[in-house]
Amino acid sequence: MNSQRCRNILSLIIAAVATMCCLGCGGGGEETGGINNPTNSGGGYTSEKELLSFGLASPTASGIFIPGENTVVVPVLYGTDVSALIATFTVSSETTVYVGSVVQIPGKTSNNFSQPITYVVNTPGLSRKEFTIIVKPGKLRKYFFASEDILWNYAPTGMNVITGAPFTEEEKVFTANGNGFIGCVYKKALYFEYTDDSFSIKKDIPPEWKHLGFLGPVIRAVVGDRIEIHYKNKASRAYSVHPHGVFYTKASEGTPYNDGTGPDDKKDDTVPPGGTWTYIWDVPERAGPGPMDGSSILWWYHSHVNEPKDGNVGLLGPMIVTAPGMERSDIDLRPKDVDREFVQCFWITDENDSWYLKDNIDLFASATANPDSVAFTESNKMHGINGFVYGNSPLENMTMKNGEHVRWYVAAFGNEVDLHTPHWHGNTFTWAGMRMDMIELLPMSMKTIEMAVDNPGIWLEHCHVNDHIKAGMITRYQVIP
Ligand SMILES: [Cu+2]
Repeated sequence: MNSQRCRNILSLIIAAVATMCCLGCGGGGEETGGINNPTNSGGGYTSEKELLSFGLASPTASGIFIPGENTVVVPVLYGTDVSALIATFTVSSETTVYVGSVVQIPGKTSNNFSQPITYVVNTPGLSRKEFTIIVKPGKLRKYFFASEDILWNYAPTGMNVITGAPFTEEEKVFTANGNGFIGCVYKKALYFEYTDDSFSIKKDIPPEWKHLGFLGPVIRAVVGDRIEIHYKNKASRAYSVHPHGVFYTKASEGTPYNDGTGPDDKKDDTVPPGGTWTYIWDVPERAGPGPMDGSSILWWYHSHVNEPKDGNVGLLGPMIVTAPGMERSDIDLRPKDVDREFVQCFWITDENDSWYLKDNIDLFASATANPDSVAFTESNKMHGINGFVYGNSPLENMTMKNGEHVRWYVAAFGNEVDLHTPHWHGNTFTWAGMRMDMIELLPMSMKTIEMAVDNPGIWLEHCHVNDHIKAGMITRYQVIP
């Protein structure tokens, strides 16, 4: 296949998936259709003598019909041996399908798909139509992550940015230290990304992700890919990396419990200080966007040695999976139909239930601290968005342009108090085809919403639970004309 042909096919894949993933751009509500039914793909295959559907039997995979071309792309997992695959397909009645001179029997005939194959749909004396079948294995995406102890400031400006005024007495409950209270700087452990497995050079956080605050780096993949997390624990306690959504074996789950596995499948569970482990996660179709989703979705990863305490320490981050064909290129996995993305975690981080509570008392509170008092424990419940309270997330990192299609990936984390209802002033969005300007989150909810930005200005964004507003779960975003 020449490169021009590749580019044509890629653009057509993108167009096809854009048609299927039509929840974007504030639209929503349209029927998305089955992905292996060409009559739903917008391609106008209405003649009777057709290849009607195409997939693979083992591994199971669905073909994507490219509108306007008799081409079908079948994404399969990274590492799949495509040299002998059996196709499943349906065709119009009284039709015979050939590859070369070999009659094709669905569910039986094997072919080598290492190159595109032409399927000829033939009805003697009536029609002859060729379809190009492209089986496309995913790519390997390697990441080098370390967990490290650091100091994190929930309010680095030292003021309430929303009011533009110094903290009130009520706000100082969460932000002022001394007199037996820790304040707004805490020892935590966070995930950081490195350039390679020497773990000597930290990767810069790109401008578009500076709003992530204390969240770990973004993991990206496309359906079909394999993710490898080369993990080094540079922190002072044993931690792990546990993913949501993707496919993992027992050696890559990152969670210790009585699961009947042997020592080789336990090494991922708990990585000691200074230890390393490589987590391998596949991204099959079931880890990608579903029928009601747009072209990408959010999953979460976090340490799961002691899930509550590891979380409150700060070891969690986002993972974004893009639909096949919707990535901008093989190395730029941002969804093609989206101008800008934001990830937000609404979370009352309970620093009382962190591994480092005693360290934080020793570091920041005086000897008069009383860990059992209601006032003390309340002061350590940090009502943050990505680890920022009272609008302390820099506005330049929360800026978009009018007219953009902005995708917000929002999530909550934490405890029974983490019932959040983020509300965006000034603009509306759709979620699963429904129009709204706020959305409900429970602990570990992961929701992807589509905002067609049409209203310039500096706008408030806050959890709508009154107690949470007062405690600092409030920020701003900016739309420039
Ligand atoms: Cu809330």
